[in-house]
Amino acid sequence: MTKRALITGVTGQDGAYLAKFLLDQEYEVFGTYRRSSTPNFWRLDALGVIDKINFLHADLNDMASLLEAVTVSEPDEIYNLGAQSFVGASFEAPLLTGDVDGLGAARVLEVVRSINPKIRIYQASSSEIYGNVANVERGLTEETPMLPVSPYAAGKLYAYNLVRIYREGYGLFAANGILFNHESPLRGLEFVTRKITNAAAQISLGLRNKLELGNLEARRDWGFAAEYVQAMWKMLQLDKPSDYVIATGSSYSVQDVLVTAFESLGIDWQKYVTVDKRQMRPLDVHNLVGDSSKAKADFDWNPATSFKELIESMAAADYDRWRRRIDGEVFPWDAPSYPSESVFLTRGPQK
Ligand code: NAP
Ligand code: F7E
Repeated sequence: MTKRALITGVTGQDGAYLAKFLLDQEYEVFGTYRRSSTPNFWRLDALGVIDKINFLHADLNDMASLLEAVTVSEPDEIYNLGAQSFVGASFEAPLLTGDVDGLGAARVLEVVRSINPKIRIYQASSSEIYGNVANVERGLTEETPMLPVSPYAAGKLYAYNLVRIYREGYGLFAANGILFNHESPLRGLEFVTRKITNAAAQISLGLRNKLELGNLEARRDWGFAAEYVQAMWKMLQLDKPSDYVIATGSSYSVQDVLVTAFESLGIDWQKYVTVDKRQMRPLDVHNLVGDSSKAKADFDWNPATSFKELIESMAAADYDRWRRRIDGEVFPWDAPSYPSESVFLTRGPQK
């Protein structure tokens, strides 16, 4: 029988890759979207899946909309990817972030518990929940104590704990994926990798001449998003639910991203980059390295794309976009479109 999956945050980077992956596995895919005055389906358009997803309006702040989405979609699996996902912005909007990222997960768990406790739940947890722990170089595991240093991470830690509590207390099949940073050409422009690759592409084509960044010394364990969404799915196919670190095991600095991106396009970053204090956070995580041995042992997950390949592919994709734009080509994000009307669902069970 065809399996059905509901993805919150389907319009985001991971939502788009996961939707494509699940469609390739012959799932029927339902995705929640937020109402906005400008369509935001460009990633799904870019991956060629925009008209293959059943869209439901839902907001993680709005319990009634989640109830409706789960009732209508009748999923076997829910992937809770929706979030205010930008750590920097969480310092400016701590209440909203806690509501969406923390209480939002609680609402999803409660809806599942009351409608159908057999639904399997993936919760998008994050390496940010560790904060600045000691001995990072040995690799952070599922057993490492967590000490968040941002409102984003605090909200995600609340959600992480709730998933464990609902799993142990109510027997739900709920799993936390503690994913370390993962990037792609579909990454949002506010995140540092894409901010850098996009600027490097523009600079190399003479479209701009400066880039302002914050903390160049911060180090992260950066992997490729399309590989990470496969781990999400694998976690929900196991006999027993658990929590898993998903990471490459190596960390690189923001400056390493700069050097790699700019060199790949034949430019010297030092001529263009300045440090802007406004890009700094009140608190920042200094370094993150994950150890995903448990994921390897339990479902044979391994990252394949190296840091260099990842950043170079992002820089090449941004260069290609800008080059083609100069040549007059129109892109999904330039001329945003809606999916066809038939894929928007409203009320009543749809089979
Ligand atoms: P993203 O590109 O920022 O996507 C976030 C998604 O959440 C978007 O579809 C957004 O919708 C949706 N959303 C925001 N507020 C919402 C609300 N109130 N109700 C429902 N949906 C809402 O993030 P991502 O990189 O794909 O990350 C996916 C998830 O993994 C997030 O939970 C993130 O916190 C977590 N995570 C990401 C990473 C990473 O490195 N990428 C690592 C660890 C964990 P709009 O399109 O309408 O804004
Ligand atoms: O910052 C530093 C910044 O915003 C990375 C999210 O997907 O991964 C992501 O969170 C580092 C930080 O990602 C700029 O201070 C310097 O130290 O790209 P980022 P993040 O904060 O690591 C985790 C795992 C998630 O869960 C999140 O959802 O880069 N940095 N200069 C900068 N960062 C940004 N954004 N912009 C700068 O100009």
